[in-house]
Amino acid sequence: MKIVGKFGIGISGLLASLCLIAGISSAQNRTLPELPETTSPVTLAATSDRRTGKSQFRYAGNNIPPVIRVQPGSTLHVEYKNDLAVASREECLDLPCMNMTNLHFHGLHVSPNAPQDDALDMMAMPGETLHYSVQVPLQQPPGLYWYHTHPHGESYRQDLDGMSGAIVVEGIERYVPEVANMHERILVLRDLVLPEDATDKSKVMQAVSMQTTQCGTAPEDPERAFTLNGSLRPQIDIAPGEQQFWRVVNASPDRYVDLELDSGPLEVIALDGMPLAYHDPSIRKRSLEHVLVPPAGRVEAIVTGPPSSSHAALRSRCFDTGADGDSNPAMVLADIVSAKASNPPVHHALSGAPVHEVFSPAVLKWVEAAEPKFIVNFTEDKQGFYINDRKFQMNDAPMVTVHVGSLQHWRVENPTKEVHPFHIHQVHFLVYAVNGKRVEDPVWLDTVNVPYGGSVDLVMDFTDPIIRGISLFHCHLLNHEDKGMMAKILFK
Ligand SMILES: [Cu+2]
Repeated sequence: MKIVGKFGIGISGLLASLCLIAGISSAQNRTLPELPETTSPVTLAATSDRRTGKSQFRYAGNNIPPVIRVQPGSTLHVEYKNDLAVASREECLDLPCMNMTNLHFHGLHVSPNAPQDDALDMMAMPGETLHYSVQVPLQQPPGLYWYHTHPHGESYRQDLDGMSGAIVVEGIERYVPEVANMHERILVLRDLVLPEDATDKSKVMQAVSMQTTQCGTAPEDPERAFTLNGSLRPQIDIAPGEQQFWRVVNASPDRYVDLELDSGPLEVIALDGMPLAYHDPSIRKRSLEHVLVPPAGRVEAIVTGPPSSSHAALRSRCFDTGADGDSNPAMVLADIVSAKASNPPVHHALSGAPVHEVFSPAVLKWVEAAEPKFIVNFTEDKQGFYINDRKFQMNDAPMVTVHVGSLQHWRVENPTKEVHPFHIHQVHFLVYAVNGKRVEDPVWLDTVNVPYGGSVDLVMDFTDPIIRGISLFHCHLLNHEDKGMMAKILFK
């Protein structure tokens, strides 16, 4: 279901789009920008762009959010200052945004209490500063995570504006040693709102070779194109036969990526930050033709450079979001360009043995066979979005209390006519059935698509003794979350 403000994409969005359009011809031959990287401590600010009024992160004198690299067993300190304008020129839920903000460390198995991953009590109004000290545990699965703002009612606007960045938890080479010698690329997918002017819009659509026929059952026209590290359809250099390690996060507030490389399969080694080998040392990679990455999802894969004579592209396939869903057409994300083999930047591989968390198959079977301990039911109407008929309010009591130390069977049901991605803070879960049918290769995720008119069955891992207190689960289409599709959980 679409939610449009009074001014559609808004003046600010239009200006930003026009600027990008002006740069399309040059952007198309542009190599993929590399993102700044940093380690703890991090100083970050939220500011309002003077020209467009859009919100953005400021870091080290620039407006490119850094990739934050952390070691398992270390503390991530972030000083986050809210320098957003007191009077916003942007709309949140049809009213001027209040410009409150905070941070969520998506996927990290850390405490939901302040000063850690607390998206409820930690909130900065303009002029205020938040101090995060996030203790990343030694057993945190090494992989790609991300940080984004999480103020209820304003999450969609801020995430669409690009207030997000990647987090790498070091040590994935403990599970797949060969990636230590490969060129690593961090790829952050964000949104370009298509301009209202028909000529400008068609220029952007052509620039990414966007599908012009209807994609799936969503009848609406396309509204977005994807950018990669801020660039529309950049070029990615890779030598023929060279293997590179690509770590992709979908930072869009509401668009799915069905990722495909048309020169060959993606050798997937981790999903949502979780190495496939973490729960099963016998599985290190899975060769996939395409991978659905919902909003907030991540995929980490080894790719091989195509022969120099061929043209190859990284694409997103058409994804059917349902009759009430948003248009999610096929498009090109990047062109793959034959280059000389690059010298991979030297990364200091973590020594030590990999951590594994292996649940006994008998225990998992027992949990899966039991009736669901809790059912999440996503519904929507013209007034809003609901979990179990309840529209989220900040002062709600927890909807569910779970015992720390347990594995639980949860079912997420979606009787609506559009897809919704389910996410729970601080926890990964095993997706073992979709629409009541057992999946062939169950995977551990922190964000999963729930098909329209369908369901997913999950084994929730509440065994981590660190994760105690009140936290959140919600739909990761952030305009749905802002409009109420969220609830509190108490880990007790
Ligand atoms: Cu939703």
